[in-house]
Amino acid sequence: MKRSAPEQDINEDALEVGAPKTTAAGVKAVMVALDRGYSQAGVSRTLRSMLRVNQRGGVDCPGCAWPESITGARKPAEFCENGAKALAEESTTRTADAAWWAEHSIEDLSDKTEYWLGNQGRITEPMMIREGESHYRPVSWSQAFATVGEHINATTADRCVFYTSGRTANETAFMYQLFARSIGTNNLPDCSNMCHESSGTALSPTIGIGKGTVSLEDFEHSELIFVIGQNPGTNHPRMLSALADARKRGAQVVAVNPLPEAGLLNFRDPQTVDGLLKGGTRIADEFLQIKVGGDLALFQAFGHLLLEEEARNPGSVVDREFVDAQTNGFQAYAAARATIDWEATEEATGLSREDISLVASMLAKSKGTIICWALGLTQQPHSVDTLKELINVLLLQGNFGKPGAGACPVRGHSNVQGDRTMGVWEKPQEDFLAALDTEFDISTPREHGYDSTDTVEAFENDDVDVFVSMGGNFSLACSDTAALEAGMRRAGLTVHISTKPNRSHVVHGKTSLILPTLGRTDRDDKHPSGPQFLSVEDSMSVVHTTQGRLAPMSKHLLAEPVIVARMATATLGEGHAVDWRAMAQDYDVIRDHIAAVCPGFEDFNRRVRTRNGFVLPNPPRDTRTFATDIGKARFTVSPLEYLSAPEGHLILQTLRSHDQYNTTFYGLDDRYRGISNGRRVILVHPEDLTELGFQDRDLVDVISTFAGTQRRANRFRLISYPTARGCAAAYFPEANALVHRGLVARESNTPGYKAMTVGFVPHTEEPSRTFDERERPDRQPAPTA
Ligand SMILES: Nc1nc2c(c(=O)[nH]1)N[C@H]1C(S)=C(S)[C@@H](COP(=O)(O)OP(=O)(O)OC[C@H]3O[C@@H](n4cnc5c(=O)[nH]c(N)nc54)[C@H](O)[C@@H]3O)O[C@H]1N2
Ligand SMILES: Nc1nc2c(c(=O)[nH]1)N[C@H]1C(S)=C(S)[C@@H](COP(=O)(O)OP(=O)(O)OC[C@H]3O[C@@H](n4cnc5c(=O)[nH]c(N)nc54)[C@H](O)[C@@H]3O)O[C@H]1N2
Ligand SMILES: [Mo]
Repeated sequence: MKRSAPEQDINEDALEVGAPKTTAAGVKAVMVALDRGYSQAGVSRTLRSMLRVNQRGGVDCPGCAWPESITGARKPAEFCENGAKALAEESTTRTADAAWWAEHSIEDLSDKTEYWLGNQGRITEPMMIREGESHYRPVSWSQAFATVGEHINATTADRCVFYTSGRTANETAFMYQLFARSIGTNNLPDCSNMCHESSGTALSPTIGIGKGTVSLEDFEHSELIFVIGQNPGTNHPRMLSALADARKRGAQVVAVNPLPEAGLLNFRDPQTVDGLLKGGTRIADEFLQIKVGGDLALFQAFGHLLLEEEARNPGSVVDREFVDAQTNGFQAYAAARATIDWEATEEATGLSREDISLVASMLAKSKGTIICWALGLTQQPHSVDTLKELINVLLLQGNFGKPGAGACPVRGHSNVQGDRTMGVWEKPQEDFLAALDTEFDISTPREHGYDSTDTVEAFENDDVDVFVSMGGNFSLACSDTAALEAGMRRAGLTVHISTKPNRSHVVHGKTSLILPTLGRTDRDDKHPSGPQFLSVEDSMSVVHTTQGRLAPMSKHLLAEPVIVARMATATLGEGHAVDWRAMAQDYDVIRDHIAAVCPGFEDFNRRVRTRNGFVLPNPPRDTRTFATDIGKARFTVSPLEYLSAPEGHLILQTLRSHDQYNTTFYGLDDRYRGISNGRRVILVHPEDLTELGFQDRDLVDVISTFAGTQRRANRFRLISYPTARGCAAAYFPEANALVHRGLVARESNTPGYKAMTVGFVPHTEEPSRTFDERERPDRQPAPTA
């Protein structure tokens, strides 16, 4: 039965604000999960998908990259409220079919939000629009692929861009990068560029691997766990079970965040009877309500205090044996941390010396510390330095390669880590390219390509003729929305391999294709060799299978590997050195190629079929060794740096509500923060509101400033909220129009989504001014309407 989509779009005037919650999950989470499932997909599809999620041989939850246990038993229901919403979103029986596209012109769709677009349902057949047309219309698959081939062959490889969103499975990702490189480009931006790129950039030179060094079992042995710049109650809810279990065993948890997020405070485990019936488990023993951007200062202070304690009590804190044998640069680090400017540290962090010292003493006593972090640490100009400072503190106490210790970047999209392992990277390493060349007898390009931020710039400069998007929603995920969208509209061809309608389909190139694909939960059985499965790599480097079992909503959908193979054949011709067809027919063939090219994937086909899959090698974790260029881990020295806003301004961070998946909105209830029905809000501390001369619920226009230029986004409501002083928070993607594309993290080029300087003016009807034409001297100013 087709269930109907909401007819109404968001009405921001219906905004409701209640008190923020202090406990996450519980019975309510289960109720919401079931309700969303039933209303999208009905009872039977919902139960079938929920019971198979994250089970051995089942479907990997598309919600996040948090791992499942590989040693212990799995719970009968290994899902969380937001995982269930992700499943409901995908297994929906609503469809955006050809009749739907015929009903809605691009003009109609252009003022719709993602809430409305995404809720229309699954796309059922390939669609195309050409310059001058008002509607997408159906196109045959062969015509669609021929169009891709014609456009790519009519331009040069460096003007083609291949974006990947992190939901793409390993096998698809491998074929996709091979396709881009066979054409001759490394223009392979991915969502990782906007997400944990700063983590990889900080980890590779310091510990010799760009990934985390803990396993889920380490949570069972740790004495102290930090959760920094992360909102697990919403974005990684199953992580709360691991934290609650660790606390019950006696571990301590410290949360560092500008916001008192509910999931950091208390948790009722919806997967246990106690959790449902009894009171919650407290999560954080200590909560440091830090100012946005203050973490570098905090970890420099920790380093200072740990060294002070070591001087008082030699041998009590620093793991000398480890530091001497396995690291480099300790002397310079110790010298830099010998002194501290407490005034600057308190200014940077908004925390008192006492609070910082209290947590430092917990660190000093801990024999096994894990530091978890997510985007609160990766999307600021000094992010890479901040993360190197975290590594310094872990190195001091030898928190690598022993149970219960290590670095834990908590990844976002369910296979974002795997996509990078498969070579989706604009800066590939020589070893990887050489292995591809040998395996396929091709010559891949060596010149580095565009990352996501470079791609925004390339669109603005009219340097993109063909843009292919493997999943995702590029126009809303990136910075400088208005300028980017204008650029996307000028491109020759945009191709979106998607499951559901989104904004990037609406701001299409002169010609545009939407290629509808099977999702994670869909059965993929139209192959000569029978039903196929795919594989993913979780946040802790475990590679395992994922296989959907639900009947697809349309018989026209193609699997992602098949789409890549057919685009490649249409572009490169039947005689190309790579046997694309063989890979599309039998995914074991793809896996055999991966085994030959990617280190750690030897005997892939056999090992991935074992009960738990397999764990990729991780030198710091497995052998306490560091494969850096010097064969040792590195201490680093960074200057103190933090964000400060001029008088009358605040530092704005952007974040996710409890009811969205990145640019897709499941619903309009940010339940834990008490905000519902509206999304254009800015959370501000009550005293800052007063100082700025505004009141709770005032309607304002927001002006961001960067390098002497401004962006303006209109009609946001100020909400009095207990955030850290001097800081504000708004939802992603509504606030992306305010992010200048030049505001990025140094070295990683990740957008500064959590580092904007903003001011407010009372709302007027003055039009949004999202980018300044004076920045583009080569262009005529845009005509005013
Ligand atoms: N349900 C759901 N799950 C998801 C996603 C989703 O959208 N919905 N997205 C997935 C993806 S792709 C990703 S990358 C992850 C994202 O997971 P998170 O990183 O948890 O996502 P954000 O909502 O951006 O939350 C950032 C947190 O950092 C805090 N923060 C902001 N600035 C600072 C700072 O300067 N210092 C500190 N210490 N904290 C700061 C914010 O207050 C907020 O709590 O989640 C994944 N899982
Ligand atoms: N201001 C601000 N901006 C941010 C962030 C932030 O914190 N603040 N976070 C950044 C981060 S961490 C990320 S990861 C990016 C997210 O950027 P993206 O990954 O580009 O965006 P998503 O919203 O996850 O993509 C949603 C679309 O994916 C498609 N889709 C869903 N499932 C499938 C599937 O199985 N196959 C295919 N082919 N398509 C599918 C659907 O059509 C859906 O519309 O945004 C970044 N942007
Ligand atoms: Mo992400």
